[in-house]
Amino acid sequence: MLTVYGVTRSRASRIIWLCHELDLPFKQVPVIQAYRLEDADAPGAPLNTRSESFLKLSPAGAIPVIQDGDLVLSESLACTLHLARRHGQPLGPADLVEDALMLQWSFYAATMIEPDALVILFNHRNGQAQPGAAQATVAHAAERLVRPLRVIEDHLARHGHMVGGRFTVADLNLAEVLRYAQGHGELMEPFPAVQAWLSDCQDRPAFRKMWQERLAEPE
Ligand SMILES: N[C@@H](CCC(=O)N[C@@H](CS)C(=O)NCC(=O)O)C(=O)O
Repeated sequence: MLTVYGVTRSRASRIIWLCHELDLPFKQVPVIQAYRLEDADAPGAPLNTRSESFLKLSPAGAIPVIQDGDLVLSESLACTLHLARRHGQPLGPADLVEDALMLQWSFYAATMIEPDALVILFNHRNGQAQPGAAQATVAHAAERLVRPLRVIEDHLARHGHMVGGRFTVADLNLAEVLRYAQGHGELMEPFPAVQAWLSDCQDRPAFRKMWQERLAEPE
């Protein structure tokens, strides 16, 4: 059986959402981020990203990691792409062209969107930048996100989805990354196609199931 290492309040959410989409049974080992613990190295500390046994699986000390048969794989987007490919359509690619496009949009999400979207997530609460230096940091991140959001808006307005005119792993990967910037209303407001698509993605039963599980975990 597939094993997913990582709490749901982490990028493991991407893999868990996909598993629910695919009705794929999996075992979850709730490895937690070391930075969320008071003393990650204390005897009796929960299994975390600095635990020796976990570092054997992930020398980078990062969740999520999956074990699928003999394959141990890290990098959340590589994990979702692998599982979607393995389980095929409709979430996975129908052919090499779709496969290439799914990779393209996943790399676009990871490189052109995620770093700035994370800045917004960590410095922006309840629709407001946190006071002080965070305001300038959030403003710069939002400014840098306008261009990729225009690209996605234009693509979605013409095609409805990222690849193949249907919901696929490319939508899932991008939606999970864009979620980090979603709370910034002023940034998202000029992009109605992105907002409608994101809301459809998050209305899917598999997303909702993952989200309930995530909320049930301690903050
Ligand atoms: N690019 C990696 C990033 C992995 C990552 O940074 N994970 C965070 C949690 S979402 C983590 O494990 N941090 C561990 C720590 O800082 O202790 C991916 O997409 O999987």
